[in-house]
Amino acid sequence: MVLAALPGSAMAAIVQTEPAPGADAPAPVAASAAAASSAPAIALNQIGFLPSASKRATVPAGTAIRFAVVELGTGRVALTGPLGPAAMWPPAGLAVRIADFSAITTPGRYVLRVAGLADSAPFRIGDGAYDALTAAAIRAFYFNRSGIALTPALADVHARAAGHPDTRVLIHASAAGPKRRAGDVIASPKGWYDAGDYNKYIVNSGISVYTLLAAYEQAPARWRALRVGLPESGNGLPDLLNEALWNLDWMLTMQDPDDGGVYHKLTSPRFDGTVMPDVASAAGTRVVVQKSTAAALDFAAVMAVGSRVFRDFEAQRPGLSARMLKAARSAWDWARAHPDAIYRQPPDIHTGEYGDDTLDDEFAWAAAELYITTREDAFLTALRPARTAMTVPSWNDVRGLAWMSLATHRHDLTPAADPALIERRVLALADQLLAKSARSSWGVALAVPDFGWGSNGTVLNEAMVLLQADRLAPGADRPYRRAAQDLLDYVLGRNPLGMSMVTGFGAHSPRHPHHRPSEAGRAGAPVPGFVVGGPNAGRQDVAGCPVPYPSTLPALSYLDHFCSYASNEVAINWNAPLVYVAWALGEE
Ligand code: G3I
Ligand code: 9MR
Repeated sequence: MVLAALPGSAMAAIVQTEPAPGADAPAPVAASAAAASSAPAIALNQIGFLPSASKRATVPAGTAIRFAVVELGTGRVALTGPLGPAAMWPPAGLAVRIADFSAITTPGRYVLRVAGLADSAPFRIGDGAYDALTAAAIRAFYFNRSGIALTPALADVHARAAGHPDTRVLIHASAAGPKRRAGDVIASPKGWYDAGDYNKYIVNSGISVYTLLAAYEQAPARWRALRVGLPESGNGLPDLLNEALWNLDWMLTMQDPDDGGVYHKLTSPRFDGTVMPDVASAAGTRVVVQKSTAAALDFAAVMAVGSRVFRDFEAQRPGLSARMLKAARSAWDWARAHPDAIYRQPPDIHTGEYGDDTLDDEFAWAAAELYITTREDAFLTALRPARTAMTVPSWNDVRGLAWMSLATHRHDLTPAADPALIERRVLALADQLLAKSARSSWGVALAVPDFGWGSNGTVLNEAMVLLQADRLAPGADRPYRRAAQDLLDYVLGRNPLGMSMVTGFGAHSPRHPHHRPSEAGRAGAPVPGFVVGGPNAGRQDVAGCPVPYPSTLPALSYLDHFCSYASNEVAINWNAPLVYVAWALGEE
């Protein structure tokens, strides 16, 4: 018998302070859910499952060898079954067994029960299990809009004044050219705040808005009907595109009309304080900084995608599709002429870098999107298909996005394309992820190296890759979809912290994300629908945190405290795959 080996000190060290009734400021320290896990607990998806989904939980290994699923309310035992073999899971130093309760397909609310352990968090089985989550994950982008007031009708307790109008933005010296001089003023309104900070970065915007557009491209008819509650809802555009447009409109302003180059970011010189957006923007200057090759290529890729998506919406946004294609081409031309304009942070600028010295993947992605949109073979040649691998997408490695788009459009390319190669690329990576799941005692494609900054984003992007494979090769028992479900389950509570990592969703979820409007606001709860970065073995923020991380084990290196920007920040590039995965797994 292998006993659970979770270090007691790991979980016990967290202080929990609930806000006093009537308190008008957020509690300074809280680790609500982690505190609930002071003993190893049954870990499962705290939201639930579609009836047809695979359904698994992870149970700390003890003496029990069977589980039961109990219907809430009636106490009826809906299923009993054997627990799988006990085995160690290195990321958390925890020996676990798996409970597979996929056999339950009857809609209802349930808990999982194992002798000697507390019952699991409740979960629901039913159609539409992820509808609210998908809508909230989209609305999280609305909550992060720059330059617009959030109204009580749409934002409820999170209503706030407009911040950062960005109608008067200075050209930083690093971005000056013959026509736009240092200190000149441009307008660069709209866009999403990147994360818990109030700056707007083209590189991270690229992958984020792409992921939303990709979801749309894969099922336009499904998205047409979905309204999530945006200022534009009902205007004839699908809400997913309304939200994407808020950022695309901003991105267009980040291109220098004189040469096609794209500014790397629009930022304050330093990170703003922990204040609401209107307070922060009243206080400071905003600048656009250095044109970079990475920004130009990510911009070109996204505008090429936007151009094909908005072809169908000429009535709502006349001329936009053509404008985007022109912008994409000129950014591409600029990047070809400036292939080594690596972003270097100027000494007077101290905000996020999104620095990246390796740009083969950005070239490949932009080439792929321009090829799909224009069907010009020169772009396919530039993509160098034989030399471009498929990898899990991240802000600094976007090769996977090229293959993802090519897979979506594989039947609509020129004869020069090789659809079989496209399928091989996607399936090869997905097969690696399947093998990783099979090696894991937790049954989830997660291993020690995955727990870096934004690990939940990595997990969701892995799930998105698996779902691309499922589209190509579903097979009889949907192995890729099942592996993707395991990863979403991990994010929604099947993890050793016992927490759903999405604000406002699940029995235990983050209370103090590193998100300035959540912390400075008076709502008493964080803005809902945001996935936090998650466990990060790097713990780069530890020096500034008044409380210790609960553990140095990778999967437990998470702190539900505002101080923890390295494990508890939110970010658009992590929320976008949440939208994709919750939507895709929420559809039959
Ligand atoms: O690329 C190396 C890799 O080679 C190495 O093996 C690995 C080992 O630690 O590190 C990798 O670099 C990491 C890099 O991200 C790329 O993944 C760095 O350690 C890590 O510190 C870095 O973290 C980034 C962080 O900013 C600090 O720069 C995150 O990815 C990125 O998501 C985050 O983004 C911030 C913005 O700057 C500002 N806005 C908020 C946003 C989210 O926190
Ligand atoms: O708040 C900032 C966060 O949005 C960034 O992701 C993070 C890393 O670049 O930096 C945070 O700002 C911290 C700064 O880097 C160091 N001093 C403390 C700041 C947080 O309050």
